[in-house]
Amino acid sequence: MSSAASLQALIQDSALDATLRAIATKVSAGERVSFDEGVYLYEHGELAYLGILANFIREKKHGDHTYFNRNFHIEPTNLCVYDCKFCSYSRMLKEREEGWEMSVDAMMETLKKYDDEPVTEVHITGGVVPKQNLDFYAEFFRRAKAHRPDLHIKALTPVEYYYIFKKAKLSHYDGMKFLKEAGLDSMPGGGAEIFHPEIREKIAHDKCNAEQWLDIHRQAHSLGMRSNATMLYGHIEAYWHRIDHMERLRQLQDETGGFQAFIPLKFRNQHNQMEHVREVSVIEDLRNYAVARIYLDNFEHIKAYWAMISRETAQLALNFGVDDIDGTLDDTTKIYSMAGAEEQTPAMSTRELASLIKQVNRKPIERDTLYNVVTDYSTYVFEEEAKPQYYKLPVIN
Ligand code: V47
Ligand code: SF4
Repeated sequence: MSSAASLQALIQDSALDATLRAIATKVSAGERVSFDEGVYLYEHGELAYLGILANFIREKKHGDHTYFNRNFHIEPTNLCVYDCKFCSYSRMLKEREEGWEMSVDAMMETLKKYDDEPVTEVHITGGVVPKQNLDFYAEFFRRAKAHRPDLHIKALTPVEYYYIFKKAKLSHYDGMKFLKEAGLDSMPGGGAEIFHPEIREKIAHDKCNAEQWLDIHRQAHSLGMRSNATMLYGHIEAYWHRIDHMERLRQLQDETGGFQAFIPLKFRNQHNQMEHVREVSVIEDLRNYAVARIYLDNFEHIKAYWAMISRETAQLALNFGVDDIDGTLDDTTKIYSMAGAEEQTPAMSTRELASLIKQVNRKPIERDTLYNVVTDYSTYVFEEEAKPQYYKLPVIN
């Protein structure tokens, strides 16, 4: 049964709660779900119901296409002046001897290691330290572009930019413009966490707040740059905090259209100051992807970060609204491996990732940062490729 037929069957199911049927009818008509309806979905939408709605939207937007890109990461430092309670990465407080701060030369050395690799993007993010200031990054961006002009530089988040621009006494707009001229192409989605101050003050009290985070993305978009947005979920927040978070993003996206992907990040509880907080279940992960797909009607892509949720959950997520899997990771960020994500095999090859997608009957498409198709792997047959094992969601009625 097609995803549209599954949705129609749901709408006609008289045993289903009237509000959930009304929301399903809205989704079928391409109408926007309200704040209260978003909260209702989290509170009352069962996994199979949410999956049908999210999969309908996913297939309407992208069919079976499932995107990934070939990138590598550079982490300029693992020290940080901030004190986020969920952070397993910063070595500022303990284990300072394990801390590093790269020079521009060292970052160039890392970049050059990928000279003969068919990567299209470098993703740069880490902690915040005084030495890595505006001039430091401008110099690196200039040198990186001069060395490899085709490589897309996706770098830093408003957490770093807010700190750097404040020190340089520049407005958000002027700072972004300066760095764009130096070679910056786009921004990853980190640092968003949960925007609502009730939660943000408890888990990330001293870094940029919601308005500052959103304004830096606004200025980047006004300069023609694209960016992503994340949400760190599954800790001390309530469902309505998640909807509040997505509502702020949806409003900014209405204004600028500059966001490409939304990336829910599952809170992992190892080696940080929130070890006492239990992690949520895989079912909750899938429900969360689905609600994000339903709520963020103006976001083209919902991305799953496989290193954080396991390959199997990433495969399942492709039926719950996700159309993008990050990435072919040569060098999985230590932020995750330290927090309890996949530690055994943190890297996947293009072939493995494409097979993983094909195994669940989706079409692997290698993309560049701006979602231009690089290679369509759906017709490639890799040696010893596993046969599809999972099938699309059955209709529940
Ligand atoms: O902002 C930190 C998260 C983010 C933990 O834009 C944690 O393409 C879970 O934003 N448990 C940084 N998450 C990573 C990030 C990202 C990742 C992949 C792709 C893109 C993109 C962006 O990592 C931080 C924070 O929310 N994080 N600690 C933890 N214990
Ligand atoms: Fe610093 Fe980022 Fe860790 Fe917060 S999450 S302490 S800003 S590295």
